[in-house]
Amino acid sequence: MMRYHADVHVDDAFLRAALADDVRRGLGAPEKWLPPKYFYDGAGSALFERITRLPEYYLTRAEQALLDAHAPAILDDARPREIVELGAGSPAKLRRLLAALNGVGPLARYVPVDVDAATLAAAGRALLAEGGVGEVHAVVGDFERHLDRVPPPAGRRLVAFLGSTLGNLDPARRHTLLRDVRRLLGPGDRFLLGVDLVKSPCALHAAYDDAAGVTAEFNRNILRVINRRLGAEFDADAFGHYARWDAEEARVEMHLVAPVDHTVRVRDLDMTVEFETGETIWTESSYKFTRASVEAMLGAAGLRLLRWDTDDAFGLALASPARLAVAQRRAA
Ligand code: AVJ
Repeated sequence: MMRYHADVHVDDAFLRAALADDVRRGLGAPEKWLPPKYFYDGAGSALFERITRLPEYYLTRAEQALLDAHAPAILDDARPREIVELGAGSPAKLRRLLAALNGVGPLARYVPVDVDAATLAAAGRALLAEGGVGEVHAVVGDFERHLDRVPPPAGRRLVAFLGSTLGNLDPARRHTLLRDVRRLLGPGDRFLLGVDLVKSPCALHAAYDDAAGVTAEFNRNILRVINRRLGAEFDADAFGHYARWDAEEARVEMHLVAPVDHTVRVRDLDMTVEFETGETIWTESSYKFTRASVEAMLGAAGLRLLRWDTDDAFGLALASPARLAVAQRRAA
């Protein structure tokens, strides 16, 4: 029986071309930057897994505890036949949701969306073997580009976007993504969002600059990815790790710091990149939220906050499509 199906919208050539494009633009800019999605090759994903176990990195543990405590009530409200998960990655979060589905019955379909076909296949097959889901329809794609490829609903739908991944997007891109999510929802469907919250600058800074230096290695890994994929010659170990909390923008920024004046060749792009001592590459923003900022952000995208579960460090927001305005309803 074909219970695992994958629609493939990105392949290796596409991903490499996107990386080449971003490196050309980001490292060619006067203030150098790189998109954080390129951290996650095999080594980068393993480093991120280590980060989630660091004492300073409270996010993953906080979200897991909130899911364990509140998923039963969340799912009792959502009563999904299918779960669409954005940036699915590891099956750990879905397992926590499935564990809470006991009273509601098994999930007919799981629709994970992620760029990594191998990760999706491993997670999908494991979940099928465990018996918690009837079928898996994987969408191998970029959740910022391919949400229109999510198949038509198989019944009441819950779209889940967990792990504070939304926090990596700036406000304009968040808005676009949430509008796309809104389009996936019919009346009665739900959206579950996990976001990290604004808190003490010390706690935020420590979470992105741990004592063991794992986050620094994770940050440097983006240079190793570019070395391997594009034949660049970065001395990754020589770059410093710099994390800063910007209260105004409500984000933690990660940067890589050039140790000395030097030039780096990117062979496959026929590009040379010049660095001055102390010059940085901005590699990630991790935006932090409040209940009010989440409610406003959802509202702007046509979503209404129904439930808010928090431990004051992390928040789980459950939303529904906002009711149509009276005029729109009359027209419909
Ligand atoms: C996986 C995007 C939620 O922003 O906290 C961890 C990635 N960066 N340490 C985050 C990350 C530095 C993480 N997210």
